[in-house]
Amino acid sequence: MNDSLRKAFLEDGAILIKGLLNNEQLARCRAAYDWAVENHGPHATRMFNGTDQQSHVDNANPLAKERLEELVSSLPFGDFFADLWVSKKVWYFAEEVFLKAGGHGSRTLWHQDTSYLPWAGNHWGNAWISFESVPKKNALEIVRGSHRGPRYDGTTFRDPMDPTQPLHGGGALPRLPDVEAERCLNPDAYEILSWATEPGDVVILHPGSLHGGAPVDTDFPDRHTFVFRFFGDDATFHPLPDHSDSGYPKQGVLFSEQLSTLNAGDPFRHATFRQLI
Ligand SMILES: O=C(O)CCC(=O)C(=O)O
Repeated sequence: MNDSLRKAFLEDGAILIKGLLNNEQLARCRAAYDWAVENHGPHATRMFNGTDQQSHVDNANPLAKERLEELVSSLPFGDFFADLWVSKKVWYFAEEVFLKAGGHGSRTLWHQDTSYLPWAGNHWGNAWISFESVPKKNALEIVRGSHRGPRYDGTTFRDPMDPTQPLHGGGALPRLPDVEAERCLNPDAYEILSWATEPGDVVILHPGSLHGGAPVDTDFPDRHTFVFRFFGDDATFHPLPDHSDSGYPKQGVLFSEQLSTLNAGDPFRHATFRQLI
């Protein structure tokens, strides 16, 4: 890997890696994805129009944990992230599933994953893998360099009229900017990174980046996306605010028991996750 890629990830918080997965690896990812959609977990949110599924989002499905850990261990991400971050070790955290179908629907609202998960440090990475050829207008979007800015409050994702409705509230974290509204008024309000992708390409983003997913439309009606999350040596435990207006638990909703042993600033590797390298 050349230094310019490491620098781009460090500074921009997102990079595109063309052809990181070959056809055989991609086929195994797709089989696991289809299984995970069929066998969703307790954190899944799904929308149907009659019998047609329109969206599906699932996170760290305990039913899929073992098979996904096996799958991810057989993919090139351990070596890739060790090289990208210059980290001696790499761990796999968990997956997220995104399905948008039927040619219409809404954006994945702008957010940072670090508003929902107790994470800090440079060595974090989401691998965003879509199984279709995704046009740029329907792609994942990232505010360039935003992982180096503030940790904003999250959105509750509950109110389509208020895309920045605070997850925690109480002033503990600054309210999310309304990126979409601001860029409607001024297209240059934010420097946005996004790429058209082909199957096998992977967008790597730091989960502290402000990011959101463009909707599907009639030209590009369905998107099936797997996100795998990873961390390395320089990943620390950074607690969420004590208070939450929306009732979001202080420990987050994922692996809260496992993380309850960690204190602020502890290396994240002290919790037990699948080590890849
Ligand atoms: O694919 C999307 O629409 C959103 C992806 C996302 O939020 C993530 O990768 O964390």
